[in-house]
Amino acid sequence: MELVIGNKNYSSWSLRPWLLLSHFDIPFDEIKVLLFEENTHQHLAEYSPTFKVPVLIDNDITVWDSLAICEYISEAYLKGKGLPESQSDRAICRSYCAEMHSGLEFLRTAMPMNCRASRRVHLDDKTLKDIHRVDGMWQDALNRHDGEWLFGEFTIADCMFAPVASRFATYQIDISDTSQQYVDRLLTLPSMRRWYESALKEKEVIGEDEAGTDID
Ligand SMILES: N[C@@H](CCC(=O)N[C@@H](CS)C(=O)NCC(=O)O)C(=O)O
Repeated sequence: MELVIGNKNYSSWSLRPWLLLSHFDIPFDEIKVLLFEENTHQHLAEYSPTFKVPVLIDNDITVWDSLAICEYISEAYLKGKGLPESQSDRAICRSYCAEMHSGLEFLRTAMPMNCRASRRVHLDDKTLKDIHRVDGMWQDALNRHDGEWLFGEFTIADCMFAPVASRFATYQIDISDTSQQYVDRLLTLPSMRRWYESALKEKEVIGEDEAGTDID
C-alpha cells in the first residue's frame, strides 16, 4: 500500500491518514511529492485524479481526499476501529471529522500548518471564533469520554484534528487546560514525533504557508 503525501512541514491534509496508518502500525510505503515546485502538477498527475495529496493506492484501489482515505483504512484494515464503537458516538465523531474537513476555514487560512515555525499571527474575530469552536468541541468530547482521546480510544477524529494541534503549538494559541493537555498528548505521540522529525529535516519553503512573525 502506498500513501502519497506532500511536504511534511506544511501538508496538513497528508498528516491525517499518515497518522492513522502510523499510529496503528499498518505497513505502507510513503511517496512524497514536493508541493509548489515547477513539476508538482506533473508528479501529482501520476497518482492523483484531483492533482492533490493525500492519495492512497492499495493494489487496484485508489482513494483520494483525507477523510475518505481514513474511512477506507478504518474499514479495510482496522475492522472499523477508526470510529467509536457506539452508534451515537460514531455519528458525533463523523460530525467532528466533517466539520474539520469542510469548515473552520478562517483558522485554516490564517494559521497554515508549519511544523518548524514558532510564530505570532494576527487573529481576527472570525479566526478567534474558529479557535473558540475547536476548543469547545475538544472540551466537550474529552469531558464526555474516559480515556486520552476525543472519543476515548484513538479515532479518525484525533487524526483530523492533529494538524490543528500543531497549528495551536506553532502560533502559541491560548486554549483551555483540557484542550492544551490534549494538544500535548497528540504532539508527543510516537508517530507524531516521527512526522515532526522528518518535517524538521525538510529544507523547502512554501511562501504561501509562511504566516506571521517569528517569536524569539
Ligand atoms: N480536501 C482535500 C484537500 C487536499 C489538498 O488541498 N491538498 C493540498 C496539500 S495539503 C494539495 O495537494 N495541494 C496541491 C495543489 O493544490 O497543487 C483532502 O482532504 O485531502
